[in-house]
Formats: sequence, structure tokens, C-alpha cells
Amino acid sequence: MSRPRSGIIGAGFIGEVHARAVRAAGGTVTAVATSTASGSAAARDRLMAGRAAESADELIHADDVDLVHICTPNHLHTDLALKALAAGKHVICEKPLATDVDSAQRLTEVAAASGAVAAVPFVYRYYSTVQDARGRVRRGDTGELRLLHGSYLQDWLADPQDSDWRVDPGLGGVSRAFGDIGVHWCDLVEFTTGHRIQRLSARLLTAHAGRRTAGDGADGAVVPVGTEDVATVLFETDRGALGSVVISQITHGRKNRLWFSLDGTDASLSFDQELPESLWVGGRSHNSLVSRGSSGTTPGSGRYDIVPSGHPQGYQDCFTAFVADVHRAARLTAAVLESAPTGSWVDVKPVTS
Ligand code: SOE
Repeated sequence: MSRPRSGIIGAGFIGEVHARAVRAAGGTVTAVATSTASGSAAARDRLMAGRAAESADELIHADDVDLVHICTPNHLHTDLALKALAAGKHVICEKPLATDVDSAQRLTEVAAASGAVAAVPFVYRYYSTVQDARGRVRRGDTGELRLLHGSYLQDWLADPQDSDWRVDPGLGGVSRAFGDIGVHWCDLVEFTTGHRIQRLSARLLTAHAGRRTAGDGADGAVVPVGTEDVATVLFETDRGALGSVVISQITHGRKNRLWFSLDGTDASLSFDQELPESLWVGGRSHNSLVSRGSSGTTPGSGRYDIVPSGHPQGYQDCFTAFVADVHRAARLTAAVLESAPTGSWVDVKPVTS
């Protein structure tokens, strides 16, 4: 296999992020597909892809695509991912995998049985400071974690004239604020702590009963909103911690503020996605802000660092590190498949060759 060849379906904000990450991770974007021919042609130039595919189906079955990225509105995720797996392609599918639990379960089972690499970009895991928080919890610095709390706040849907396909349950799924960003918070806290959220009690709020229909501009019709703007969740974990999280897409001034605090018997740790270069470490007698790459960090926390500390890394870099992991997994899978019939020794090829 030469450089991993990606085909991207969907070319909005997140499709562009995927395209940049593919290139930075040593791959190439050979094709892009959107819902229209003119959209695909424009996306080819914007995403610097090799070609505009005739359709999503054509891209999935094309010989010049090894890895299919599904970056469309949510209601299309399951079918496209199932088709790509059936075509023998590796898949990166944006969350949510599906807009209902049964479809997500079925897709997970098909992916597990396929032998392909199938991944969901929970990319906030790739911050050094998050890795450092995980290392500290594992090393025992916090003691027993008793309280996990925080929030994930955005403001891009703060006003009733703000709209997007995610507001429509038919396109985005019945949960919007929690399904779109609350799941990131839960994933990150479970990843960092090793705890699993076991029981919860939630409340939802739709702050704006009506919004303008997506794409209709200021004169568009106001339609009833069927998805939540805010979620509050109380929870308990399998390891005896209590927690709470506030999720909102209507908090003025908060652009993408994913914040958590992990409070243990010996120390607490907190992370803020809008200031991701340092981890706050709290103790009774001393607090510190530990910078990425500084002497106080846990071993291995910089494994995904792309540039030396002091040169800030961000969201896009997390995506690059995630795609690099997917490429590596695809190379390992290819080597296993090549070796298995005879058990012979096979070199795992580096991604850039
Ligand atoms: C929009 O709310 C969005 O792009 C989410 O879909 C992402 O998953 C999140 O990381 C940032 O915000």
C-alpha cells in the first residue's frame, strides 16, 4: 500500500478538518463527495482533493480510496459506514454512528467482524494535557476519585436566528446538545479516569422553541425546534464517584469550552479545551499549572506532540494525531493479513512509504 488514500464524504467544517489531518498524517485525499456535483467540484478545490467523486457510492467503491471518512449529517452515517465496510474499506465515521441505538449497535458489530479499521474521532483524547491527566490518575496522584464534574459550553446556537442541520431531529438525531458535544465530555472523562458512568438522571431544555430553518437565511420560516439546547446530568460511576455535567449550545461567549474537574482524595485535576496547553493540578497547600512538555508531566504524555512545547498545539493537531493512529492501525492490519496465511515475518510499513 502506498500512502494511505482517503475519500471524504461531506465537506463542511468537519470535512475540511479531516482533509488537513489526512495530509498532515502522511496520507493523501484522493476523492471527495458531497450531495451535489457542483458541491463536490467546489469541495475538491477547497479540500485540495485529487478529484470530485460522482457520488458517495462511487467514492466508496473506488479503487483509489483505502479509507472512507464519513463527515455528512448524522442521519446518513450508518448506511454509508455499512457500505464502506462491505466494500472492504477502512472507515472513520463522525459521531454519532447512528441516530438510534439499534443501528449504532449493528454498525459496531459489523465493524468488529469486518477486520477493517473503524474509528470515531473522539479527538480531545489526543491533547498532551489530557494524556497527562490520565497518567496522573493511573499513577495514583489523585488518590480515589470521588467527584467528576464540569461542563461543555458553546454559543454558536445562542440566538433564535442561529440554525444548522443538527437542530432538525430528522438530520441530526433526537438529541442535539448532548448528542453533539455532551458525548465528547463523557468520553473524555471516562477515558481519563477509567471510570464508567453507570447511572444518571438528566434534564433537557430547549431555550428557543422556534428557529429559522437551516439554509433559509434571515427570511426563512421559523420552525419548531425538536432538539435540546441544554442538558444537565447527574451521574454515578461504576467505581463509586458522583458527578455532574452541564451541556449547552446557548452560552454566550463560550465557543467550545469543554472543562472538567477530577476531584480525588489526594488531589484534583482540571482541563479546559480553550486553554489546552496546561493542566491545573490542585492540592491543599499548593496548586500548579503544568505546561505541556514541562518537567512535571507524566512519562508518555507527549506521545502525540507534533511540535515542541512552547509552540501551542490545538484541535487540528489532535485530529492529525488521531488520523495517524488510524493509518498505523491500517498498516498493522495489512501486515497481519499478509502474514496470516503462512505465518511468515512481514515488515509493518511506515505510513509515509
Ligand atoms: C459542533 O458543535 C462541533 O463541531 C461538534 O460537532 C464537534 O464534535 C465538537 O468537537 C466541536 O463542535
